[in-house]
Amino acid sequence: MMKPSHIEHIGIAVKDLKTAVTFYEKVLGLKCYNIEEVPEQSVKTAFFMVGPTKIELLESTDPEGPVGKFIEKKGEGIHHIAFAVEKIEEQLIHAEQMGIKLIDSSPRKGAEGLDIAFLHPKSTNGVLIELCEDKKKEKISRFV
Ligand code: CMX
Repeated sequence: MMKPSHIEHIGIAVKDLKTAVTFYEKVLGLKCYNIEEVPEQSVKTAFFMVGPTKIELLESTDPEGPVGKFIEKKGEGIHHIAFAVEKIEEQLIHAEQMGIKLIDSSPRKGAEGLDIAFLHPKSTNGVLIELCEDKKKEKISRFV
């Protein structure tokens, strides 16, 4: 079983990153600690820490990309939930064996250098679920 350790992040689709960052900083009082473009996903992202969980704001850089299409169809809002897991490759095999439709059958690199893979929302009660693993952290903690 996957047994995620925590919600790694919640992805929120926004039309304009700058305006959204202002809300999270000025109203919620969070600090944006990283802005990063992920060309493979056609997004520009902004990150905030809230306890052990991050908020990832996602602005599309391509109307045909996943977030561009999502905003066109559903408007701004929660786009995905990401769970921190270990041994992500094994978790994908397990999910597939349980009859879950995978978007990624093997992990790819996402923002912040994490290994990520998505499960299809049609198999997960309409919520796009991301599994992610920080393999760098694992390596560092082994030497501490
Ligand atoms: N949450 C829930 N449902 C979603 C969704 C989302 N984020 N995105 C699309 N859907 C729904 C669509 O509304 C559609 O539902 P209906 O058939 O009921 O209308 C269904 O999923 C399938 O849509 P589709 O037209 O077949 O597929 P799309 O081309 O819209 O792609 C998806 C959907 C999930 C496969 C695609 O967005 C994807 O591969 N996502 C994974 C990658 C990603 O989202 N990257 C951005 C984030 C990157 C990051 O975090 O760094």
